[in-house]
Amino acid sequence: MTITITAFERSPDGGKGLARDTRVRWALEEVGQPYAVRFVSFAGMKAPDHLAIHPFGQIPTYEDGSLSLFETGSIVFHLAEQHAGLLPKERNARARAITWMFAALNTIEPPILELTTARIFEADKPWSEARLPLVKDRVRARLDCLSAHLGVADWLDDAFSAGDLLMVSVLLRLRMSGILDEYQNLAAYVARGEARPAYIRAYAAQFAINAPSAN
Ligand code: GTB
Repeated sequence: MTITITAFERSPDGGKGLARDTRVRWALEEVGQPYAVRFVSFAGMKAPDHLAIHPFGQIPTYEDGSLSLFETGSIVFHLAEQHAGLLPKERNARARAITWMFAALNTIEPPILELTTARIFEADKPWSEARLPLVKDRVRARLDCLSAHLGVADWLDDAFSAGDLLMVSVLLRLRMSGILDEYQNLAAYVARGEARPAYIRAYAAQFAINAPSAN
């Protein structure tokens, strides 16, 4: 049975790899699983057949035979459990890697999403300029701690894991703001993730259909 994921018919980021199908593609590439993509329009995401597999009408989704999943954390975790390459075998190391998956999605991603909202969707509000520094400082508060933990290590807990895959995916969203470059070790960490052959393949696959020159 071929794994099928869903992605934007045309991502609003024009192929920068910021839509969340990229992290699922990356995980699939890391574990060597071929996959097909079903492209969905914004209207299609809210249609009953898509809502049946994603109750919130979003992308990405994951289908494999009778199993349908939504939420990138769950999809990446499922892949990491089914295949070698994303979670260590040793029990405690595995638990720590899973902890980093949660940290990426529950502790680091929320303030970064808030910054995206403030910079893009609230930019026209009269209070936007006054609020932005507060939102940026909340991101920095998290990055100060993450940077201190990472130190000079390559990855968050010894070998590359699904925790790093999600953390790098989340941090990538910060690049445009310039905040990532305030942390030399985090910028290098993200670059290490982007240099992985599996990420390069995932990025190229989404770029091929989302780049402004495509279609
Ligand atoms: N928690 C869920 C998960 O991790 O799977 C969040 C899923 C989600 O937010 N999906 C977004 C979506 O479907 C796409 S990635 N949005 C449509 C909707 O909610 O109606 C978010 C996204 C959108 C656009 C860009 N961009 O253009 O840069 C980047 C990321």
